[in-house]
Amino acid sequence: MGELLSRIRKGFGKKLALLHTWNGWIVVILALSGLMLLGGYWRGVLGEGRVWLKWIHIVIGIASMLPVVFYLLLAAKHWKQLKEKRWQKLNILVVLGLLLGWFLSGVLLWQFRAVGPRLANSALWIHDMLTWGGIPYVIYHSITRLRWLKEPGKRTVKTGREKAMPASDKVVPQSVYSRRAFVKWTIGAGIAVAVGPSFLKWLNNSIGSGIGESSTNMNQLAANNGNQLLPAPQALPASSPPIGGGAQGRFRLYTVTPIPKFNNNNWSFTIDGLVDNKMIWNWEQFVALKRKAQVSDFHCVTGWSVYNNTWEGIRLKDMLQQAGIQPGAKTIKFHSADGVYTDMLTLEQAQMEDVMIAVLHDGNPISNDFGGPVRLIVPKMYAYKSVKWLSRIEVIEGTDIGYWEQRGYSSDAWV
Ligand SMILES: Nc1nc2c(c(=O)[nH]1)N[C@H]1C(S)=C(S)[C@@H](COP(=O)(O)O)O[C@H]1N2
Ligand SMILES: [Mo]
Repeated sequence: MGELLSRIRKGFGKKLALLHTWNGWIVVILALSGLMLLGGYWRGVLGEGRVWLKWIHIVIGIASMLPVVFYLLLAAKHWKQLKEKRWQKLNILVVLGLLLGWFLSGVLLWQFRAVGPRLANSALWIHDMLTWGGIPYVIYHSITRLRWLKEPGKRTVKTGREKAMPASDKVVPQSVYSRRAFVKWTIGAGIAVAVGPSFLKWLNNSIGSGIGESSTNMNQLAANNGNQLLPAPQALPASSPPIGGGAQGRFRLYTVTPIPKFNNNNWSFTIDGLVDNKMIWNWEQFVALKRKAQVSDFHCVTGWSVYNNTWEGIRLKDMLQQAGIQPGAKTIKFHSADGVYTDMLTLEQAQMEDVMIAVLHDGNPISNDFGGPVRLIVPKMYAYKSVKWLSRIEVIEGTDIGYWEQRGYSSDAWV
C-alpha cells in the first residue's frame, strides 16, 4: 500500500517536472523573441525575419497556455502537497499570473485590428510591464533554482536528469543554508541594480496620466534636436498653443537606420517624376511654403499610439496640385533621406485631405530622431506610411512596394 502511494506520487512528481521543463523553455523562447521584437537594434537587422519572428512569438505564446492548463489540472493536489510552503505557493501564483497576463495582453496585441488602438495601447503597456517585472523574476528564479517541485523527502531522489538536492533544510548544516540565502539575496540585488534604473525610467515615462497615456517630453526633444536648420519654422497660431491641446502618448523611436542629422547645407526637398513642374527647395524656401494645421492620432502596428497630435505642414494634396500630375501617374513614392526607407500611396490615397508633409508637431520643430525636419503624416494609416526624414516625392507610373511591405507588412495599412 505504502509502495503504491509513493509510486503514484513519483509519477505525479515526474509530471510536474516535465511541465516545469516545458514551461521553462517556452518562457525562454518567448522572452528572447519578445526582446528581439522590442529592440530597436533588431528591427534593422532582422528585416523580413521580424514578421516571421512575430508569428513564432504569437504561436508559442498561445502554446504557452498548454502547460498552464495541464498544471491547473494537477494544481489542487500539488497545492495540498505544498502545505506550509508559502514561498513556493507564492511563486506559483506569480508565475501563473505572469503567464496569464502575458497571454491575455498578447492576444489583444495580436488582434490589434479587431480591438482597436486604445485597447492595443493598454495591452502593450501591460505586456511591457509584465516583461520588465517578469524577466528579472524568471532569471532570479532559475539561478536560485527555487523549484516549485521541491517536496520534502524527495530532495535526495535522483530521478533521471534531476540533480540531487539536499535532503531537507533540517539536515543541511546551518552554514550552507545561510550561504544559500546569501547567494540568493546577492543575485536578487544584482538583478535589481542591473534592471532597476531602466525599469524606473520606463515607468516614469509611461505612467504619466494613466495606462500608456503619458506624453513625450517636448522640451527635452527640442533640446535634443540634432538638426541645425535656420530659420526655425514659425508656428501658426493654430499650432502654438496646439489646437489639439497637445499630444497624449509617447512616441517610441522606431527606426531601421542610423538617425540622420541635417543642416542648411545637406538638406533639400524634391518633387519629381511624372509632374509638370519638377521642383527642388532648400530649407529657406521650404519653410516659406504655405502650411496648415491639423489634429490627428498616430498609430503604430505594434500597438502603441499617440493621440491628439497637432501637426503643421504642407498638405500633400496642395503640393501635388502645384507640381501638376501628368496623365499615366498612378503612385506617389516617398523617399527618406536616410537612403533606405521608402513607402508609397496610390494617387487617390495621396489626395486625402489629412495627408501632410509635416514640419511642426505641437508647435515645435520635429527633432531629427522623430523624422525632422520634415516627415510624412498619413493619419488614416498605420505609421509605417509616415516616412521620416522625407526628402523626395516621386510620382510614378506603376505601383511600388515600401520598405516594410517588402518585409511582410500588409500593404493595406488602414487603421
Ligand atoms: N525613414 C523612416 N521612416 C519611418 C520609420 C523608419 O524606420 N525609417 N519607421 C516607421 C514606423 S514603423 C513608425 S511606427 C514610425 C515611428 O515614428 P517615431 O520613430 O517618430 O516614433 O515611423 C515610420 N517611419
Ligand atoms: Mo510602426
